[in-house]
Amino acid sequence: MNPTHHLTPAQQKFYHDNGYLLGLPAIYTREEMAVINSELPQLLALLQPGETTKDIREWHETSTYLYEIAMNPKIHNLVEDILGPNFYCWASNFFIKDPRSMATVGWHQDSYYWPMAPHNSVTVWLAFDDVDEGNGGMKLLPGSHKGGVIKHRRSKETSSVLTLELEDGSDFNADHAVQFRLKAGECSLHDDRAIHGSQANPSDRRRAGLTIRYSGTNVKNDLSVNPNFKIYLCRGVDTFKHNPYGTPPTQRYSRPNFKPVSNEEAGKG
Ligand SMILES: O=C(O)CCC(=O)C(=O)O
Repeated sequence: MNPTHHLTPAQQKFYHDNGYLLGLPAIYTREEMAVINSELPQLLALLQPGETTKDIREWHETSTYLYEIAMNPKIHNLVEDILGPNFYCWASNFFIKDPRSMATVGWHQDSYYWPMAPHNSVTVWLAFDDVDEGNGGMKLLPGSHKGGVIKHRRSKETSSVLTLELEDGSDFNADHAVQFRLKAGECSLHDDRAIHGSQANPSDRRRAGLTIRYSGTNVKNDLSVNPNFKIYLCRGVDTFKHNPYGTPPTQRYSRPNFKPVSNEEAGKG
């Protein structure tokens, strides 16, 4: 257990070789996570008819509840050891599968969706529940971040939370995927080019995770594709000044007054 939440050189090497990292010290204790989970219904209450939890995108910009998580120094220590000293947070969204949910996440690479360059982004997947193969935990293909971005096509599976997935015949073998297992309060890290996805949740346990996306200050978003893009500097200095800054939120639970660009709108759907 590393109390500083900094990565060892061996962990850094593993991440760069494989495109992901597990086995990290918990960000939140079980007690802290219970408090965070007890607040979640107040955020969910802001969803409008017809919306689902997948519509909770970038609400860290308006809710201190999520902003405090995105700005947690323990998370930043992990991210700093991947991205270097200068990085910002720009996205958060929930991937929640209720008990006996048929929702899946098709195999995909995040970078396919994002109008951002160069590739220098890491996703923190923070477990709100204990997550494993039994309740549809994420799977990832080690080393797939080194193979370039593969063409995606619209998902045939209407149960997929994401609407694009890798084309049939793409050069990858799902049998080699690693099953992510996390306890509530723990997180995994993954590279924006790593191929990942997840199965349905046939169990009677919820499977909830919050993804928080961080990028080096050298990464520029294309505002003509994603005009609402806002960054929050987490560490260091932003000498590039490529992207507009967001204002930290003041309310505990509040939703943005814009509709964040969906994955398929931002990507090549
Ligand atoms: O939670 C999942 O199953 C998938 C998450 C995901 O696609 C992501 O973090 O980019």
